[in-house]
Amino acid sequence: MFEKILINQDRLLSDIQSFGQIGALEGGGVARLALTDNDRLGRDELVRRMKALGLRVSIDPIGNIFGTRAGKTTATVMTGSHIDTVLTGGLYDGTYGVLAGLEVIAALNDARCMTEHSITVAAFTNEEGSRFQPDMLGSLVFAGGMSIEAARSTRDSAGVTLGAELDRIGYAGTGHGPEKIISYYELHIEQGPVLEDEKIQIGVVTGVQGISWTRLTVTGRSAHAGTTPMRSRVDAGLAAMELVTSLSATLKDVPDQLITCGSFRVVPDLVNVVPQRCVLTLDLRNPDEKLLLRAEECLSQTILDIETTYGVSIQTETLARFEPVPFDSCLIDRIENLARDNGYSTGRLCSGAGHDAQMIARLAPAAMIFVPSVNGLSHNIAELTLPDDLCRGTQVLLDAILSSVF
Ligand code: HGY
Ligand code: MN
Ligand code: MN
Repeated sequence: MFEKILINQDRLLSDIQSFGQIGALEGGGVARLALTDNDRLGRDELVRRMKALGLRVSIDPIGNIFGTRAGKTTATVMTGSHIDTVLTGGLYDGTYGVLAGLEVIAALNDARCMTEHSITVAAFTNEEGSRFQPDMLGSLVFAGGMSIEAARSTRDSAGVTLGAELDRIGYAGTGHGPEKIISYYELHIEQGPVLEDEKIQIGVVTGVQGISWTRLTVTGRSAHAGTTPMRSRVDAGLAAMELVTSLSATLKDVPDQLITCGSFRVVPDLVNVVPQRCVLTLDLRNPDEKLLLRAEECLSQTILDIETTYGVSIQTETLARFEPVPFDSCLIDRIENLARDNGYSTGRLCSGAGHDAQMIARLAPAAMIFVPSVNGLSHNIAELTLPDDLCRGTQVLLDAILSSVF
């Protein structure tokens, strides 16, 4: 066996910092919403860095970017994540996994290491799902879970289609990702408090919890705020607020149940007009599919109750629905052992966030490596993972890929 190959820590850390300048926000953090000009700038820089490492770059019809280092065979070990961010994004969510993949390539190049199998680093389109739904859209299309036509026709809140934006930024490709994937490893920040609270250096991810996203349109009747008695209002805003608080109260004691109303818009949104309409989103998550189904039933019942109480009508649209996904047990064990071989502490956990790995798991054995998030914060410009943790995660990723490419 050859001498252990180590990552170049300084190169990794400076690559992450410099990439974070793309779409940088005034007060810190990053905003590279999917298929915006900032996302295009990030994509252009990623392609440039892939080519500088001698990777063969291929872009598929949904804009997924694949950089491949040829091995003796075309069978491929793949790693990657996403470079699109939410509007209050940090430097690490998604981007860390992609740039760590490039560091793995650079370290293998430095070591002049020829591998049996090929290695691909991927950046998947629209993982966040903030602008276009569902989330993990690019990897879902790559895994055959959504047609390219359906994906291209999804619309953002301004009614712009994903396809038009993909064409506009020039990333509707004709290429394709690897056909024979041996295994997929994704390195990602935890984005929650578990590893930090339990002082664990490497999170060995057992799977991803179930996700249920719904958009609700509550329709009432606009009226004068000063002349309309409460008893004769059909107030879409008040109805929507009670729907959220009532459902939250119903679900409060359900084990591991999460409920988030992230978007809440009233129309006409004026101080002296009883809201005519309210469009809101509900994000329900649970690692247990049966409990998630029960939460969805509670939502349906709450909708009926609110319609009766307020006289409003409520339409729903499913934006995303993914069952919990278990990762590959052999890869999980391997990551755990490799991390321990490096002397790192490890702990197993289920991912609270959705990830591209849950889609690639439809094609090949997949697993994830987590590193701690300071204060458990993410989707927040204060998102931070300490340099030593960034380096530990990347070393484990390198070791995991090396364990699969011969
Ligand atoms: O919402 C999620 O879990 C991920 O950030 N797309
Ligand atoms: Mn992410
Ligand atoms: Mn995210």
